[in-house]
Amino acid sequence: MREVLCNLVACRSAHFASNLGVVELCLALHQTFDFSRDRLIWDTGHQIYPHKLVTGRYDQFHTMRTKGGLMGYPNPAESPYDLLMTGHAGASLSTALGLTSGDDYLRPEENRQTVAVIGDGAFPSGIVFEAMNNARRQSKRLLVVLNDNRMSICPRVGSMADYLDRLRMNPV
Ligand SMILES: Cc1ncc(C[n+]2csc(CCOP(=O)(O)OP(=O)(O)O)c2C)c(N)n1
Repeated sequence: MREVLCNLVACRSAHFASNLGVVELCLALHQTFDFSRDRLIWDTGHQIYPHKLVTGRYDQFHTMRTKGGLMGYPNPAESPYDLLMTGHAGASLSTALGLTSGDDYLRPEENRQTVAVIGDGAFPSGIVFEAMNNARRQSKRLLVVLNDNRMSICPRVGSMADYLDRLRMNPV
């Protein structure tokens, strides 16, 4: 998969590091869950390339970010495995919480799991904290994966970044 990603960026500008970084995570999630019924939301959406490779778009991958080709973000018109068209950092958790709360309320017997993957750059967004604050009481089937790679678009800054650094060095 990394070879395919490298071949793409060799001839086109595209999100690169974030996609190289989630290859194993993407495969592990697709091995663990059945996203034809469970739900997966990538925050911000720029690291969705590996997910596209394993959800039926390998053959079209070379068309990424060309006119009429694959979009560099989730696109429900391309695949039912892309739930929403996103690109706004920080929107994943509140969206995931809304979806899973709806499931809990309307169709609990279906037991669908919702997964949100969020980077440490997108994490310190206001709506993320609002969703986290509500999540525990509202749903039992919401999994949040924090992909802490110490980078946003540039090196991350702020109190949450300092906290994550301290947490990494002194895990509880
Ligand atoms: C609301 C908003 N602000 C800024 C951006 C620009 N942006 C694109 S990706 C990203 C975050 C990247 O960092 P991170 O979430 O840690 O993901 P990584 O690329 O490190 O995996 C940002 C801020 C955006 N898409 N939306």
